[in-house]
Amino acid sequence: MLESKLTIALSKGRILDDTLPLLERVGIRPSEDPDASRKLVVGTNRPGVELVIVRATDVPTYVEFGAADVGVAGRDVLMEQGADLYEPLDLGIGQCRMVVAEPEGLAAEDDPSRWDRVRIATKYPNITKDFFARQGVQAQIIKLYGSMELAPLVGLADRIVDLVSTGRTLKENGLVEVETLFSISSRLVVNKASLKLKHPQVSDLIDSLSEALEDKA
Ligand code: PRT
Ligand code: MG
Repeated sequence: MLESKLTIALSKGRILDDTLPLLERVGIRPSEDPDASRKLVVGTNRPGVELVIVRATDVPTYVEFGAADVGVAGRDVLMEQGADLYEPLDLGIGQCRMVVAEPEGLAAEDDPSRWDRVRIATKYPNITKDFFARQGVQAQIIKLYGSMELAPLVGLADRIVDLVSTGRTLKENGLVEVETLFSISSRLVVNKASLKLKHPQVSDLIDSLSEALEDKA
């Protein structure tokens, strides 16, 4: 029987940088450098495996609708979108945390239990609304697509909810973390139909990635 093709959705930038070495460890190598190429479909050394290069926030969509069988996406993106996906593996890459941050100096007089009617700029409106609602705070959410750190500096918002890894971006913009919402890493996600219809290829990929991660640990 001819094996059906397995399509893996990845995004350029840190996910690609961190995922390619992991794929290499399980014997999957792109036939050209996806970072250098403008191609959105990239073949691999395995005839049955191809990569599609999409925006980070689009990975869950491609996988949920079966345009890709599997993908790699940050927990932040997955939680925000709540797509119906099978999530078998924490790949331990793209590690960071999602935090509430505010201008330095505010912290002294700030008590999270008194947060009320605050304006929060974020790329994650669903997560943020939910987080503040659970604390009984009705936050006004301002949706941004990037450079959240700028919002408090120009009076667009009181606080931000954003990702932090080294803390350098917050620091250079005079912001401090006041609370952590979640720790974040990237996950392998799988289309639920592909899991059944392409079971040999999908489970082989999951198992070999899982072994490669154990070896590393
Ligand atoms: O660029 P595009 O709009 O296409 O997508 P994207 O910006 O979401 O993609 P990308 O590649 O930046 O992020 C993809 C995924 O990487 C995210 O969904 C996270 O799961 C993960 N990740 C890990 C991060 C970070 N670490 C991170 N530090 N994503 C973003 N950042 C940003 C953060 O938003 C802030 O602006 O880096 C800045 C903070 O970094 P430090 O080191 O200064 O603290
Ligand atoms: Mg980016």
